[in-house]
Order: sequence, then C-alpha cells, then structure tokens
Amino acid sequence: MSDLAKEMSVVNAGSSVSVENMAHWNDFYNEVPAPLNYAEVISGVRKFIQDAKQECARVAVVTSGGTMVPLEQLTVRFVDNFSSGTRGAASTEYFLDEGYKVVFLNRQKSIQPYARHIPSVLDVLELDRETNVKVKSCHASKIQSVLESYEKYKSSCFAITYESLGDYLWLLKGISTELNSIGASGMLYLAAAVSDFYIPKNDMPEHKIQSDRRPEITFSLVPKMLRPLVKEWAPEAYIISFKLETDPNILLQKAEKALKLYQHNMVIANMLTTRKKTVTAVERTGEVVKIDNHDEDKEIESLIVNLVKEKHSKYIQELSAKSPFP
Ligand code: PAZ
Repeated sequence: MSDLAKEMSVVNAGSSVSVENMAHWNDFYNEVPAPLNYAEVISGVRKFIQDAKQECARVAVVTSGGTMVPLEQLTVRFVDNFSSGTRGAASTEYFLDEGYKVVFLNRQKSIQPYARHIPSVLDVLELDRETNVKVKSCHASKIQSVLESYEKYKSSCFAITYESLGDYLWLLKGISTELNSIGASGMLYLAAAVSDFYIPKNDMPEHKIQSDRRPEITFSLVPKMLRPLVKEWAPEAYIISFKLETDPNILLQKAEKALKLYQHNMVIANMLTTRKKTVTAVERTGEVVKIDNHDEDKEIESLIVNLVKEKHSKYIQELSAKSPFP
C-alpha cells in the first residue's frame, strides 16, 4: 500500500472509525478555512523575520503541542494528539540562549517557555499581615532568575497560538513561506504532535453527536505537509521533523523512511515513555546520533539544541560554499 493512498479501518469497542484516502495537500487548504487573524499574524512574522535578517540572526521556527481535530462543526467533542509542549518550550529557551530568534508556534494552554519554571500563582503568592500580596520567600530567587531570562529574551521570541489542526497547518504554511526569505539561516524544528486524521467539513455533523446509537466516524488522511514544506514553502531552510512511536521496533525504520520520502535534513526519533531521557537524531546523509541524558540536572532539550545548532552551522557553511556570491 503506498504512503499516499492508504485506506484503513479501525474498529474500537463499541464504535466504528474508518480512515479514507489521502487528498492532495492543496485540497486540504481549499477545504479548511484559514484562522480569522491569519493575515495579521503572518504580517507580524514577516516583520520579525525581516528584523532578524537585518541583525544577521538565525531564526528557528519551533512548533509545539498537539493539534485538535473537531468531530462536530459546533464542536463539543474532538480528537487530540498527545503532547504537553515541554519539548517545544524547553527547546525555545535553549535556542534563545544560543542567539537564535524564535517563532514559537504553540498549542493554546500548552507548556510555555520560562513560565514553565514557576509553580501556580496560588502556590507562590501569599498575603502578609497587612493583607498585601507578596511572593513567598522560598520562591523569590527562582522567580527572579526566571524573570531576568524572560526580560532578556522576550523581544527575540514571536509566539503564535493555535488549537485546531486546520489552524496549525495554515500557520505552518504561512510561517515557513516567510522563513524562506532568510535562506539557510532559517530552521524548522517541528516538535508539535500533528494529527494524521481529520474530518472534512462536508463530512462533519453540524451538531453534537447523539448517543442514542453507536457513532460511525469516518476520518480522512491528512496530506503529508512535509512534502510541500520541503519542496515549495521553505526549500532553503534546515528542516527537522520529530517522530514519536510507541513500538521500538519500528521507530528508526519510520525515521529513515520519512527522510527518504521528504528529503529534509533530520528526523529526531523518540519513544513515548523514554522521550525525556533518550532520542535518536537521524540525518539524511545517513549519520545517526543517539542522545542519552544521564544528568538529572540537565534537560535533554539542551543536548538536542546543541546538536542541531552544530548541524545547522555546517549546513549554512556548505550552502554558502556552493553559492556564487560571497
Ligand atoms: O510535548 P512533549 O514534551 O510532551 O512531547 C514531545 C513530543 C513527543 C510530542 C515530540 O518529541 C515529538 O515526537 N513530536 C512529533 C510527534 C509525531 O510523531 O507526530
């Protein structure tokens, strides 16, 4: 069965879910409307990227969090992809530390850079005897150092939120097209967990699905957007996708297959249960680097960002050596 035209049917206890053929990527955009603020967001991204270009800074587009797929037009129920957003938020901080400007495309209410280090307001604040609000002394120094980093980097990070799969894919297309204007200095770091299935609007019930009978839900396959991303939207950028699996026997095979099919630069393969301790970076050149984090005080994202920064530098050098212009 080809990757472009697979048909499958999954029957779960008590309900039936089937998946139909994959459409061309363009059909998806004809069928699913852009987010209402699309033009405004993309013009903000354009300005951010042009400013980075003036400063000769590299730009990393970091995607983060899971996409939501509505089951009803007036949505009560939806299907979600697993991702807390830790990978994207932590990586964003390390990219900023390394001097990158970051476009942070993140799922609404997912884990946020810097804020992730601070516990909830109800835990860190207290009333003193005069009923003034103050930060508990045990949290003060941590909050101060987080705020200092946030202040230092906040103008270097352009954050955009999405919720649905449709919004995510529209924004990814718009942002990566803008990123192409800085050529090899741009990087896409696609850590978001993106649904492979969706329901086209014409197949979606308007109202809440009723429970008087077993629901029958037919999903369509989402076109593989890495294809136009690499070939059309941002052909000059350094592109890294992530691959999440639960079966260790297929993980590396799937990473290699994706690189062969889409011809981007790197796949970072990880398992659901061990993703915070170990990942494997597979390059299109065939090089495989396993990253294991044995240091309790370190986050694996710092090691991943070190590696991808080094590979990105090499990529920029190779492309500039090929270019006829200095
Ligand atoms: O967001 P998180 O830190 O909880 O998890 C990160 C991740 C596992 C979603 C990410 O590393 C990843 O693999 N993203 C791609 C998922 C996919 O194969 O669609």
